[in-house]
Amino acid sequence: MISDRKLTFYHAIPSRSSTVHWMLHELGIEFDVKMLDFRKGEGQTSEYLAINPLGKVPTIVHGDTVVTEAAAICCYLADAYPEAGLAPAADDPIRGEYLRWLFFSPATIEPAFIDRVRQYEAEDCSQNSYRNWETLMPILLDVVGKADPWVLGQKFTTVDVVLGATIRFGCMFGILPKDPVFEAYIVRIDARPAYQRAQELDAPYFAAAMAG
Ligand SMILES: N[C@@H](CCC(=O)N[C@@H](CS)C(=O)NCC(=O)O)C(=O)O
Repeated sequence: MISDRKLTFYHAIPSRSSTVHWMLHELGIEFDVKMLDFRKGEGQTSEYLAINPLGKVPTIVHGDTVVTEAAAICCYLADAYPEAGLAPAADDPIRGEYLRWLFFSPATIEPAFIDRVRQYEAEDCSQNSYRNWETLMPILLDVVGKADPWVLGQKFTTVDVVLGATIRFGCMFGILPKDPVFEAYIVRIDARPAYQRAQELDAPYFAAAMAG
């Protein structure tokens, strides 16, 4: 059985792997954590580069299966542990909407955040995965604003983990505008016990990283 496989999670703080950490707690499954300290070059060892040649986190090793990319890992885990109810089944009509918003973060929102922070504006915005900031913002406000309470409705899904972490990050670093729609969604995320548990476990590492 897929869920009997040993699961190892490569994590670093602060980083995107906190999204996967939260997801693992939402699933309520057992896993081993390998904490990498990038300041000590632990992302660049030959052992780690063999599983993630980018030398980045997150990565999971599940039995013999290696998965990288935060959204792909969350998608994989939700399917591997269907009893947690975080993903609609492949034949559920809502599966398309689920995948659409699940990958909206890495494919569309994150490139927009990076360009925004770097104050880069492409001359031809048709080449941007997100078109332009002015087009993206109302879409994001609409999706998050309609979340009742979650993006796909009453049921909390992996979309809320990945999109939620992205919205949270964007608000925390002032990339996204201050808006009650985003703020209300973050309040709902913060109330999730799995989110709180992951944050609590990450806190000492976060404090150490901030202390330099
Ligand atoms: N596309 C990857 C990006 C992962 C990524 O950029 N991770 C950063 C932390 S947020 C990292 O590992 N940085 C360390 C480094 O580049 O040395 C994903 O979505 O998981």
